[in-house]
Amino acid sequence: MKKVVLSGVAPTGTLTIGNYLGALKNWKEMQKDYDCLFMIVDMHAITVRQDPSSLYNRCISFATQYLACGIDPQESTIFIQSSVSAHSELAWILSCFTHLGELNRMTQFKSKAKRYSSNINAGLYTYPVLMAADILLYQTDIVPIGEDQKQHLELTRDIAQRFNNLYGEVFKLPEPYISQMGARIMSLLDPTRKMDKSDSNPNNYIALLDEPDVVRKKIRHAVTDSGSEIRVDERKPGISNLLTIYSCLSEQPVSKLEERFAEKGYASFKEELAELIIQTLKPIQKEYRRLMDNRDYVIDLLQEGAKKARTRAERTLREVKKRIGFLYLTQDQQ
Ligand code: ATP
Ligand code: LTN
Repeated sequence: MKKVVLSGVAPTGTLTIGNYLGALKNWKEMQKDYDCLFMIVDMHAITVRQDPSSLYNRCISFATQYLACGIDPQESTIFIQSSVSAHSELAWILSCFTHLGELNRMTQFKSKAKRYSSNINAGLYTYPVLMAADILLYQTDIVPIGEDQKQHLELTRDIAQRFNNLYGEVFKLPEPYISQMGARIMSLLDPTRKMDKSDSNPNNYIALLDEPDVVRKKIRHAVTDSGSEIRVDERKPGISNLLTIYSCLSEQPVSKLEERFAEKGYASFKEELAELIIQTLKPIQKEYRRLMDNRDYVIDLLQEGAKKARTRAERTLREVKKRIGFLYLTQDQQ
């Protein structure tokens, strides 16, 4: 039996090369060896106000970008979180096994509360509990995520352990998978903070769907540091970030790149980086456009995915309800 891998992205903003290198690229590589489930977490997205038609279209667009990045629906299950109602049901149950102190410590909540200060809703606060439900429902072994989600995964394990201690071994304890490189791609204009797909300034990120000219312009304007040496150094966060992107995309170690660009200046390094990004995005964009012309195919796939996910999620949910003591009658038992 293959181990279970599960991950998700919230349909907010626009997918960036940060999401690609921190998540999608790893997903693609894992799907051969693992039983993979990949979600679009629309219930997480509504913790921030969303325009209904944009949310709807973004869910389809993100699913299409998953496919265009090489997620194979024959091999992996792709689905929209809200189409499997077990997620909300388990989230409620788990919220009764989560301490306020634990949620108070979540750094993502603190930063999002600051950023969306006019709408600090309860969903934003209990967001990690829903994420725990997403993961635990499928008896997940491995969760590929970027560095920023590590704390949420630790909480998931604590909740699972607490539940198992009380009711017996119901949940498998998931492990994070955080790739060494690419786990934290930084913003282009402020390399001290992470590249964020909901950034209000698009010059901070490269979107997967950015046109070549846009990529060239954004990389040209990316912040570099004083001096002219092209090497990774914590005092040079701008050039270090660009080197990391180059290294992840070309799959060459940074040391080799430092050697190769030793005699070159920032401008020619940036030019080469922009071309590498453009070449990486080209086939993804082409496949994206082809699939977007066949939206019905994508919607059918999502429906299929939801059906498969529902059956699997229901198994765990039923066990949880039984252990808790809920009077759980299935249709045929009634
Ligand atoms: P938002 O601000 O809209 O919530 P986000 O850019 O933080 O967006 P998420 O949906 O939270 O994106 O993340 C999806 C996946 O991509 C997660 O596994 C996350 O860790 C990863 N990821 C996000 N940003 C980066 C980044 N800059 N570098 C590497 N991985 C990232
Ligand atoms: N919170 C995650 C998205 C997410 C997720 C998950 C990731 C929701 N549920 C389950 C892995 C597994 C984020 O990246 N912002």
